[in-house]
Amino acid sequence: MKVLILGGDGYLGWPTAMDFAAAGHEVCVTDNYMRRQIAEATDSEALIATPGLSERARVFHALSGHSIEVRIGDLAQPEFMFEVVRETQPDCIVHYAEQPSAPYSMRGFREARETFQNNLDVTFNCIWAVKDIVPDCHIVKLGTMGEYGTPNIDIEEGWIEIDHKGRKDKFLFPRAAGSLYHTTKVLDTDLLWFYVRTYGLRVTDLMQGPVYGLSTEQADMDPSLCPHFHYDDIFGTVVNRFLVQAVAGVPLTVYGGGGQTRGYLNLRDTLQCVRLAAEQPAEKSELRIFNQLTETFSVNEIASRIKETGDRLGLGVEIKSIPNPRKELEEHYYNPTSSGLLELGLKPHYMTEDVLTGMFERIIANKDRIDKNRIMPRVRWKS
Ligand code: USQ
Repeated sequence: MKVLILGGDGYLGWPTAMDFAAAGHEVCVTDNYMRRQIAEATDSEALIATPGLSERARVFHALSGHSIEVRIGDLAQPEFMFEVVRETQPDCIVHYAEQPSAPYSMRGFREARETFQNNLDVTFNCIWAVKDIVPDCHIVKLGTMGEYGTPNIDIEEGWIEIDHKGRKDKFLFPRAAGSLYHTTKVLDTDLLWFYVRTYGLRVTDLMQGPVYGLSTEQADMDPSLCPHFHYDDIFGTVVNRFLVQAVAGVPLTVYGGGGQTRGYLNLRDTLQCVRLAAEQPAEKSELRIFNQLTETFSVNEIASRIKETGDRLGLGVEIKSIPNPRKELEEHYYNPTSSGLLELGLKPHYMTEDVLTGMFERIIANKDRIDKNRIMPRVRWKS
């Protein structure tokens, strides 16, 4: 397949690009380095610095023999989106090109507006470029489990059948996000659904939970191919943050009561899920939704697991609850369905002691690069 990856510089975008290329697909990546610029402006750079996309594509080619085409530009500008889609004629577009940080989207008006405009504009431009240039192209869109929030009923895979006053119909599962970032993904889903039912597009919307990990088959070939591994309060996801905190000797920052439960997955499983979805596309006029997670944990459970493995490595890990900077339930019901991707062939990599030990080893080797000023939360939901 010809695969176009929007947001190919990101934590997930770059390893996805290498994975598709290694599987024999023809890959083009685009990015405008927005996340790198935000990381620099907010003092939130990744633990391991990596070169730009062209240099990484060069190293990857030298080591694997596989090519990745790189195009730098702003997909929120329709001219650039249309040019890239016209010239690459993709069979599949993987859309990651969004501002992905919930805390950044809650930092103030400028950051909220930047998140809102970028995320919605890129999705809108992508839809129109597909509709007008490559109407058969399958869009694989990265959504988030955070679209659903934490409802007091089981979370279905995207859709729910409702029996109301004796009549039945199927609707998008109710959504109630907990940050402006997560809300942009709700709006993306609605936009995609409108264009799917009106113009017959084929779309897979992946409701993904927080991802952890920094190792993939291709990323392990050279340090310059490593995904951006963030441990700061802006871009770092909770498991990655806790592992770095344990190595730095900082007590693990459990926000509030720590009962917040989410569906997690290993970075290697993100790659599997996205490729499985791409290689077994949605039908025309179908908005197919999968819940992309392999295990659910509360924040307290994650902290205990990391403490256990860290202590075994002699780190003497402490856990400390701090006031929750977010507005979220700290005790709640959480039971998401997630059978669709398993049915497509997903073979999960769980959060085992070996996996955590492997991550600890990489972080310990880079211990000198940890900046402790990036660890405590700097953004509050209620101001
Ligand atoms: N948390 C802590 N301590 C920390 C950091 C986080 O207790 O030091 C808690 C948060 O309050 C939250 C949970 O851990 O309850 C998860 O937080 P997170 O920062 O790992 O994840 P989140 O902000 O929800 O966002 C991340 C990605 C986002 C993706 C989302 C999937 O940054 O791009 O969409 O995970 S989900 O959470 O399922 O919506």
